[in-house]
Amino acid sequence: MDEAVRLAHLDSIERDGYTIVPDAIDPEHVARLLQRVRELERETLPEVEEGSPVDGSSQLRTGGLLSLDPVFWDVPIHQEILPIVEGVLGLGCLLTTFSAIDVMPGENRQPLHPDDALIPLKRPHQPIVCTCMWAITDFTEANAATRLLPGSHRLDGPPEYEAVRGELIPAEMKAGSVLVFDGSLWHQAADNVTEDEWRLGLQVSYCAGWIRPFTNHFLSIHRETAAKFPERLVELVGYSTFNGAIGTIGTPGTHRYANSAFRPPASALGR
Ligand SMILES: O=C(O)CCC(=O)C(=O)O
Repeated sequence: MDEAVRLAHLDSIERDGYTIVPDAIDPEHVARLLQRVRELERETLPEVEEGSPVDGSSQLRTGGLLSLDPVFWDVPIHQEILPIVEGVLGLGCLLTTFSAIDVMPGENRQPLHPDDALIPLKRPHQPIVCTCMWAITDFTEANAATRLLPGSHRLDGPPEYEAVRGELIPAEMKAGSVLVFDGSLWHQAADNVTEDEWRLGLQVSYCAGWIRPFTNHFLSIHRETAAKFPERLVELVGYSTFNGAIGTIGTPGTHRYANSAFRPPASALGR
């Protein structure tokens, strides 16, 4: 990605809380992802008992994508998108969640929320989560493009929904484009009011390397599978250290800490 373009996207994220990267993904790649997610939905979606609480939900989520098919391995490390995320969170960032979200016609609206809602830090704070929504189909206002409250990553608490609902904007974009937003931005999944148009997005969310990812990748992905990943993906799922020390492997037995290679680097200690 061109450096001037990357910096312009980072400026937009800092100012508005989000940016859209148009035509970031090759159409053939998008078509492969669309086909595979729809196959997985057919293969893995459990039957819904009539009258059960989830009956009528218009949102299908497919998790565990990295274990399900290598076709998804290139997604979190995409060269048009990851450099923007690294600019927001730093090079030591980690993957925190990755799933497909297919929105069928029907009601699906979520409460406004930020993706870093569970992190108990005083707001506003530096970016600690960065979410990318890959448009695998076109995203339109009618088919449930994600609703965003621009600038809300700088708020010190939850906005009053009725007061801001007129300011929400749909993240409309063509298939192959990617919405990238600061995890502090308030947003919501919307209703799909089309007759028969499904909206498919890949939600790829990252966190700073010094907080705990939402997904425990070590227990979710077999080591044999992770061993086959591209190197950058191996790092992103946690087989890496932050600042040279956070995330090291405990060595059994006694060792001399003072001279140990596990000691945090002086730069991390501020001296
Ligand atoms: O699917 C969407 O448009 C947004 C989903 C979302 O914000 C979430 O699940 O946290």
